[in-house]
Amino acid sequence: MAEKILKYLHDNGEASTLKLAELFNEAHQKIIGTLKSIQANGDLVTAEPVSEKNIELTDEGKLVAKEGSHEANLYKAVPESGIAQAELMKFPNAKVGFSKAMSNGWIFVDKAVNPPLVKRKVPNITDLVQDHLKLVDVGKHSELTDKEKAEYKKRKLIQEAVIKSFLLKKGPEFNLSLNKLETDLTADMLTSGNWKNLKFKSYNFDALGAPPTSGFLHPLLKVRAEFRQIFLEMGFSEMPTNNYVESSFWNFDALFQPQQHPARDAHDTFFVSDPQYSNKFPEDYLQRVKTVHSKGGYGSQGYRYDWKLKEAQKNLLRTHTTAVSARMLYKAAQEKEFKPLKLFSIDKVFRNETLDATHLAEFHQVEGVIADYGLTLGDLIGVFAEFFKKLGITELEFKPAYNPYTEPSMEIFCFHPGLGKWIEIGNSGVFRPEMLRPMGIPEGVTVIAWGLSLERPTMIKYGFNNIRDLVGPKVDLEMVQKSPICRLNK
Ligand code: FB9
Repeated sequence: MAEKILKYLHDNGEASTLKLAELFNEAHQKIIGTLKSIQANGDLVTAEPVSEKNIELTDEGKLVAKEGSHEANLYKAVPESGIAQAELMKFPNAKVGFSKAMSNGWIFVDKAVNPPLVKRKVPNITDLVQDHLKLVDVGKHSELTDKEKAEYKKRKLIQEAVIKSFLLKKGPEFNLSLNKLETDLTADMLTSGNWKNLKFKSYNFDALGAPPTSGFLHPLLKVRAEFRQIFLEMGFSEMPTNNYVESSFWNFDALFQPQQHPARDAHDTFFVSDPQYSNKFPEDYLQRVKTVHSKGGYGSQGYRYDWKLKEAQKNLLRTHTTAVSARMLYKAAQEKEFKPLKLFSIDKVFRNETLDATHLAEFHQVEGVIADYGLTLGDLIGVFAEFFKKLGITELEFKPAYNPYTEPSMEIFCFHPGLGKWIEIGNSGVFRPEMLRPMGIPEGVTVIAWGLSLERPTMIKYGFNNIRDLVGPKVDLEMVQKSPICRLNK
């Protein structure tokens, strides 16, 4: 029986146990028992419980299905010559049988004789009740009319019941036979040679991995991992960005950003009140920075203002990771011999700006920096073109821009096929000599750099229109769990 069920499933894909009982002309309980034996051999089938209203025979109905209806049996008990009603009533279920046989027109009472005799009115009959109840017994109650079912229910020959059955489908370990499929090839099987006698479950290469129960990466961190991988593939090393608090000196002065620049006031920058000031700077370098701001140098006329140490000492939340780039370039310039650098950073920066659907007071800046002899704007374009190509972006345009610390500077745009429009994707430039020379970066060495954010590409990639759906206290954690794997160039 098990093989018959498995064969049926193989040919038809699924089957109800009720259907199988009808098909194999077996009691439903026998099918259920066979199902249990199949399940004991592994996940050959899946069994989805199904509760459905069914009609079944009562005990009396089973008797009638087996031995005929009371009215048919009473008709058969009436001899050709007739029988006294009192005699006839001694038969089992005679009362019901007599009444039904009379209403069916099968018998009549001949009162012309004394005593009156019960006689047959028709030469033969068809016991429809028995035929109908046999249909009900094999699950074919749908062949009865509602009126017939109501009649038999009234006579307590049938009753409604909730039949618990199962919908069977092929399981992950489906097989046409009950021979348990081995899932592991063990050392014992190999040494004993017993593997030759065993059946092995075939690999299901389409099987999905078990969904992780925890440890989901936020989309931002998925994109960060992809960006980090791209930089590492391109030979860049990551900068140490583990200091959100920075001095104005490294965040602005070292980058030749004048102390009166609007970006340096409290409307654009978060200043730290405690500790409010830094006081440890490389003294000789600080003097060179002060000079290049106030008097110029290295061919530059400077900004010609009274540069204030107190302003440079103010602590703040860094407004860009270029502050870290400055620290790294200064550190490299202190080495005896300058070695070319390829550095990157991806970390939080903070700006006291107007918030909107795509801008918060903090975001992740992505920055790439290359320092080497004789680098040109062409090298810069080539490098970030390669970087963006790995994001699937190939159609780039550039617009002249201004940054206090780079000259020339360019805004970078791309035509985004998904959005069907040109979008700004970053900013770039060549660090000015007024920034590099005070550090001690040798003549002939140029430093090129570009930057973008993490949030914008993530919003586009994952289809977010409002940044508050991506980051912040209102984020739906289920979004994090359900966010798909990040493939930036797909
Ligand atoms: O990321 C930005 N846009 C972007 C980037 C990638 C992207 O990928 C999609 C798959 C296609 C899509 C969009 N932008 C830079 C441009 C705009 O979003 C802009 O509105 C917001 N900008 C931020 C600053 O806003 C206050 C993004 C952020 C930004 C801008 C400039 C830099 C870094 C981040 C820089 C720099 C720099 C320049 C020279 C030298 C060193 C660093």
